[in-house]
Amino acid sequence: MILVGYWSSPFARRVGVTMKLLDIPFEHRPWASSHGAALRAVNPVGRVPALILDDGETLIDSTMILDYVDELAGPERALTSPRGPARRRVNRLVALAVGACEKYVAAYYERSKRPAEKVHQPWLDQLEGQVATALQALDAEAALAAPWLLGERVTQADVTTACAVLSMRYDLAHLVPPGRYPNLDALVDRADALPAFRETVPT
Ligand SMILES: N[C@@H](CCC(=O)N[C@@H](CS)C(=O)NCC(=O)O)C(=O)O
Repeated sequence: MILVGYWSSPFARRVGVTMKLLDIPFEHRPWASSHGAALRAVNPVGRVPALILDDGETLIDSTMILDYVDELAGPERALTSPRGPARRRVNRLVALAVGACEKYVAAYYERSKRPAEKVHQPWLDQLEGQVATALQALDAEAALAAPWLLGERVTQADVTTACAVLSMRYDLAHLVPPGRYPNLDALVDRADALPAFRETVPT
């Protein structure tokens, strides 16, 4: 299988980290949207990640890809429980982390893609405010981590949360200054020490 998407993308990285945690081998193509036509030939939306399966079928969108990866791993090893309250708890935290990611990526584009005089500050403030309240909610959850968000096993909630915060530290560090989310920082640093994270450091 070929995973398309550079590790600076929290969406691509959460797929790569998950596949490594589950020992699912893949070839990596560190592409970004700047790969233009080549990327659109793989994903017509022009976004990363995409996962090209051995028979040529291509999966797009990290959530859909992770659904397949969990299916490959089987219900015992999947990073999202297959059903019931455990599944709902993981999905709620993943939705918080993905939501924070979507808002920070939108803020990042507002800052980096527009000429300075065309940045609409009220919109930027709203996006960054949404990131802040989502991170506060995750920080409160991380205060109960033992040692991971849902207990002794790493779940997709930990992987997605850590990928989100690590990308923010790199792209928009003012959103996650040291000490503002202390429980989240401890969780993210714990995740970042795992080999799956060490092997997917953005270049
Ligand atoms: N919902 C998508 C979001 C993917 C996404 O936004 N990827 C960004 C990189 S972080 C991208 O490729 N952006 C290029 C663009 O939107 O033009 C997913 O979960 O895969």
